[in-house]
Amino acid sequence: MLTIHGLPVSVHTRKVIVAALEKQIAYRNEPVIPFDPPPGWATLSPTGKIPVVTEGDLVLRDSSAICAWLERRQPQPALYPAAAGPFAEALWLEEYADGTVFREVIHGLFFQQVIRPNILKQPSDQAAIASVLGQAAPKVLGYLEAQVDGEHLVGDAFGIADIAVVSNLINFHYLGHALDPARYPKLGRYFRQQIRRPAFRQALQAERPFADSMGLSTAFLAASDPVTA
Ligand SMILES: N[C@@H](CCC(=O)N[C@@H](CS)C(=O)NCC(=O)O)C(=O)O
Repeated sequence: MLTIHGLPVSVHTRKVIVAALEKQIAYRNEPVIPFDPPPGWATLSPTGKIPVVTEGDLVLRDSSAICAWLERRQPQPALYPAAAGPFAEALWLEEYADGTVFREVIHGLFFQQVIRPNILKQPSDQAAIASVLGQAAPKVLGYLEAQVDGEHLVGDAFGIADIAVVSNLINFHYLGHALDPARYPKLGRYFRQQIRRPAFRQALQAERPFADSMGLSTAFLAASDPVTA
């Protein structure tokens, strides 16, 4: 059985967990916290980041590399489009989510709202939070809003772009922020539909104790079940 190392409320760890759940690949989760890693972690994760996957002697790093490996390991159900154009579009949105959405919005908010007060024992920088919410978030969420055209982000099947984007949006909600329905009506509806998928439900249920212990906001989970939009 493979082991997914990483705190399950992490955007990139959840991405791998949901991909494994969609493919019904059995795994166990080792909830490694990057700020307080276990001995030997630097060998498993040269960047110090989560997630890492191990299976026997195999060690895999980076959520994108791991998800691509899962697809080769068990091709069905496919999480990547077969045709070249949609495949590239899915990889772009995966990269946009993992890089831009995470780095410019989620990471900054998480650092200020959770890491600084709870782990570093420093006050949150309210100006930094306001800057992310006022400048970076509208740009990124506006782009995502424009990408929603139907049930899934690429083509007519659920896939890696949906997993990567929705995983970021879950943490945006965990941090107590909402998608303004006037500005992001399609993205909000899309998000509420996606988190009802069995794989997201299962992942969210399993990570709930971590979310609760970290004081994250879970009100959106009750509000989105059943989908009312
Ligand atoms: N490109 C990496 C990014 C992983 C990443 O940024 N993970 C975050 C948690 S979601 C992390 O480990 N942060 C701690 C750190 O940067 O030290 C991937 O896709 O796995």
